[in-house]
Amino acid sequence: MVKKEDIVAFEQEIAAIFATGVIRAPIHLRAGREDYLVQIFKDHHIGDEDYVFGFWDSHELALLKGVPRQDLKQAILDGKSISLCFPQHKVLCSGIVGSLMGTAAGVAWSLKTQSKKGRVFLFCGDMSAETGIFHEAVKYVYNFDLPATFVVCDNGVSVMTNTRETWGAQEPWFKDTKYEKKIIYFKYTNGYPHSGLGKLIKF
Ligand SMILES: Cc1ncc(C[n+]2csc(CCOP(=O)(O)OP(=O)(O)O)c2C)c(N)n1
Repeated sequence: MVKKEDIVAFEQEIAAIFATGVIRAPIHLRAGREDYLVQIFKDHHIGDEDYVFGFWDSHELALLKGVPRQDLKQAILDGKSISLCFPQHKVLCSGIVGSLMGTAAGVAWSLKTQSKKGRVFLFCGDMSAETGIFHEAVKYVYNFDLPATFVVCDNGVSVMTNTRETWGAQEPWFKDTKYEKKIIYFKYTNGYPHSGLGKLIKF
């Protein structure tokens, strides 16, 4: 099982490599949510049969899902950090806000109707969780009791925009609704800037 220390060390290594300018594509490093992610993978026994959907910030998810460290590192060096896809490990990510909620619901529908093993776990940010497609996917998954869970990692911002100020609400829309059954939610503060290292990297 991948531990917090492994994740922290991996992100630090990628940060150091990115600083040299050899990665000619965006990266989104994360720190501060390792304990939550490790616990979620452990509590829910997320394994080979399960699908993990993520977005631009999915290094940790790939490691926890079992993508070999070296394969992940190579993909990042190849400029694929923002949309990591390892179909053989059922890790599917996209750099487009709101792009995968419908896909996740569709995979969950397929798993259920075909009586296949496996569940869907989609990890996204707090602003992504306020998009229309997130609402629709959660409602659909709830209504048909599909094997999908949406994990909302709340760092309070969308890039540099304050999510709570944007929507005039302190709590996410699903708080105290029946839809919480399909959602895992936690707050964290990201130890890195939204993307990159917060300084110009020339290459
Ligand atoms: C369709 C689309 N619009 C804008 C962006 C630029 N963008 C990338 S990440 C992001 C912030 C999303 O906020 P949140 O869902 O809270 O994610 P987190 O802060 O956890 O990265 C934005 C606006 C994008 N990737 N796709």
